[in-house]
Amino acid sequence: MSTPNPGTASRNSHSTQLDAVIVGAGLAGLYMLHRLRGLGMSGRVFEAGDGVGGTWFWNRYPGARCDIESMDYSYSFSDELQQEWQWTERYASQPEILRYINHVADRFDLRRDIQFETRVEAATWDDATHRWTIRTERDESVTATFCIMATGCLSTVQPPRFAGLETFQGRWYKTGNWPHEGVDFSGQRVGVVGTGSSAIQSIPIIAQQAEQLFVFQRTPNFSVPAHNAPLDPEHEREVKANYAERRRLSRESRSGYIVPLDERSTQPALDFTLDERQAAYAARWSRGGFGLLAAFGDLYASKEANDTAAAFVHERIRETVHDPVVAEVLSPKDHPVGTKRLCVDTDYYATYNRDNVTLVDVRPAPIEAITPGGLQTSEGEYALDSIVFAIGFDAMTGTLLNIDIRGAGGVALRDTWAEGPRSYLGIAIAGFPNLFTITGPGSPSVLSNMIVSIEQHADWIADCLAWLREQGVAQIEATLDAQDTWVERVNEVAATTLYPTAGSWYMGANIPGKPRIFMPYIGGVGKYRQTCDEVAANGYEGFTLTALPATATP
Ligand code: N01
Repeated sequence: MSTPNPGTASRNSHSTQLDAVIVGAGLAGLYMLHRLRGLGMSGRVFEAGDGVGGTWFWNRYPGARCDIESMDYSYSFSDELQQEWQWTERYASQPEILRYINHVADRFDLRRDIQFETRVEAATWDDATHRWTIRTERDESVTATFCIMATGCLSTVQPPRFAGLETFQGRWYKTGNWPHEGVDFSGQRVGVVGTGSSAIQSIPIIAQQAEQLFVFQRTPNFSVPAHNAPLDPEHEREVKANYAERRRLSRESRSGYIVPLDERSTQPALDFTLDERQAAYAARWSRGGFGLLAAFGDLYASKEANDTAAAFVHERIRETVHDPVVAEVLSPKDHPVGTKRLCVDTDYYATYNRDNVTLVDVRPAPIEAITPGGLQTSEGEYALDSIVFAIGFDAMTGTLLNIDIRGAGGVALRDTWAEGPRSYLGIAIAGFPNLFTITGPGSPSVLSNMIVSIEQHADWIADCLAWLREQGVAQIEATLDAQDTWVERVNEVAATTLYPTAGSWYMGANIPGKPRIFMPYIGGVGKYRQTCDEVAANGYEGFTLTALPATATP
């Protein structure tokens, strides 16, 4: 058997043969590169932006902030890094996270293998040479034994498709691709379209700047308060003193972070009286964040139980928003709480008490067009100087399918996934040898603390590459059987929950024409890790392993 030819590439040459190409220099691409280096393998990262950071590079809208606490939303692979880096707030803001990612890139000297401002257009597997050819928009090509997609789950912004947008005389923005120099809305009439996480974070800040703000809401979302605050130094000391254990527990947990013991319960909601339930929800509401949904063990499984949590949030909205009609329109009724990503906010509902903020319900009176002077609904025109589109992403598959990926026999991923994504463990795809997807569909990904799942996948891939080299295996490919079994398992687990009942982006429901399939694996981060580890321990069970033919030269 021949080896996959590690370490033969010269690092900065464009026509060279590499061990691996990594697409994307976000949290996933950076750590993957670091791991490749550790194996002595040559790799190059292609990144469309002119800096590192991925989603944190592009999403610079006002109020952008992580909804996982900063002490947990950080790399765990270097103890020096996690001990030395100091977060300033309970939930880190986008600028701080971007500073952190830049620090990591510099600290581990990663930039020299990253080619910025280079979008990958195509990746083609060559059956004869057993290598990938990766072509960029600059019309340059490199070949690599492995192609690793670190393209992120929320990296393709849904484009605004409103008639007349090109006639608009004002300025318009997308939250997912915000101008780096920032935007000052002072004195302006601003419209925000959408009420998902991005909108819910940005609306309170824009409202403080703008003369008038109109929020165009089609579907309300549930939001819980963040109660963000400067990081408590005592908490930081405690976490840092026990970081290794905290990280271990996070890796073994359901969602990739630890819900404090006093916040989590496995008991059914309806085993308690109304007062007991209210007290349980209220305690979590006052602490802030996702804890609300850990109050009882069946909130994701039983609609009746979930309704009690939804009613609690509805009450909080009514309590906060002075105008009862506005409160009613803000109260989600179309999906169980948590089945669309729960939003975590600062003063979102209270913002509707401001005199300069108007909620426009575009469910009964849809947006018809953007006009030169503003936005037209079926009930009238709103004069606007700026429009912010916070309308989400073609999540999980959008970026992969924007690249023309062709596997064995020239088969296109776009065709293979025409009815929705199918993947083995969310990490490999039958028919696409030596291709890996970090946090791909079919893995916990967006239902977990992303950075924990990213590290797990990058570690698994790195260990796999090392093993292949040791064993003299040149080609690894998921079998169709293993993939089918895994997809079935992903669907089975999803079906035991309320998730598939919501028209969420997890289901692909936010993109016109996208197949409706529940994309993430919801069985839990810890269980998933165990499955992946078992697959590896069993000699990469579910994969076909092939030695390079003696005649082929890598
Ligand atoms: O996008 P979304 P997002 N006309 O898809 C509306 C993560 N994230 O960027 O539901 C009118 O959630 C759409 O309405 P509807 C997080 O995982 C995390 O806000 O389709 N409205 C919806 O209200 C999150 O879930 C953080 O009826 C239209 C909104 O636009 C994910 O990113 C922060 C419309 C889109 O909401 C995506 O969040 C930000 C139309 N034609 C994001 N098309 C944190 O870490 C769409 N909408 C906190």
